[in-house]
Amino acid sequence: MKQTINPELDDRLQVHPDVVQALAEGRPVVALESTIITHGMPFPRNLETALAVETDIRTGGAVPATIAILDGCIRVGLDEADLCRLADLDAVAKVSRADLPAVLAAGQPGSTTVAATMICADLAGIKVFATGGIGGVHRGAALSFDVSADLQELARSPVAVVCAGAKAILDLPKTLEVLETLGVPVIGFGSDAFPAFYSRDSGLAVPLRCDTADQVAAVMATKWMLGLGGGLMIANPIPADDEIPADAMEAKIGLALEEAAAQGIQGKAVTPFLLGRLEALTQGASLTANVALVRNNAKLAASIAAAYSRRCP
Ligand code: PSU
Ligand code: MN
Repeated sequence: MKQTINPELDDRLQVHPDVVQALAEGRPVVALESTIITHGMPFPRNLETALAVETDIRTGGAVPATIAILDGCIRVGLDEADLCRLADLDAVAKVSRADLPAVLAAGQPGSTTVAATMICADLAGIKVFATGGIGGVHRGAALSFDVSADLQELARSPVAVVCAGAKAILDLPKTLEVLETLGVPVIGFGSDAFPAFYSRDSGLAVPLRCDTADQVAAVMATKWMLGLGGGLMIANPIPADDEIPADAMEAKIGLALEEAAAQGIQGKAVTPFLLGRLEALTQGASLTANVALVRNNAKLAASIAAAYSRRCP
């Protein structure tokens, strides 16, 4: 763990003993977010997936650290009982950078988005984080100004985020433009195409490419050696057997977006609403694909964390 000189932070940041030990010994650790558990998938698939992802990371030789706000603390590394509790909670706040202080101060339960998970992973000294898809620039953002705080966070917190691209419900070209403006390396893993979450190819080129975990670890180490700070996005396409072709998905996304507009869904509620509607519109196929891609990202994150800890123990 990072050494803090702030005893109050030590009280508020509870890192699981397995995670503390792994970090102290320079062994690989992979952070995981919790909004995908509370707002991204329905119970009990959320819990099954959270547990499966942790097992995938252990099998890959790393220690999983799911992050959430529980009992007035930032918890880095949850045990099974905590995961069960979180997965079944009725009222849990979706916590991004802006919400973190208020939710923590109030002692409310909170699940961390990509942005908040990056902040907490960095506080604990974790360099690699696996998720499904990051938030980005929403379609219609020219009018709504809806741009996920995940993008700014990728520019700020020094954590490598392994994902299947940005969610297909977003405006992917604008998302890539903003990442470029913010100076965030976007690395296609084994691919020249920027993935579109449910499908392997968005039709957009990915700016950078690596083919091995060690190449990714080298880019991470070099970025931070240069003092550039901030994060990296590792865009890992969904396995071919699990993908839903982009054109099949696009029609459903159009319908879900129309419903969101008709019902006046705004702000933080947009992403959970769209994911829920897509699950219904695809008869569950979008959820099956989501589970597959998160697990695929967890496996890659474990090998990147291992490669990074060999380089920078
Ligand atoms: N990826 C998923 N499911 C999710 C999310 C990502 O497969 O539920 C969550 C992440 O926590 C991400 C958040 O940070 O959605 C983005 O929300 P918003 O667009 O409101 O910033
Ligand atoms: Mn938003």
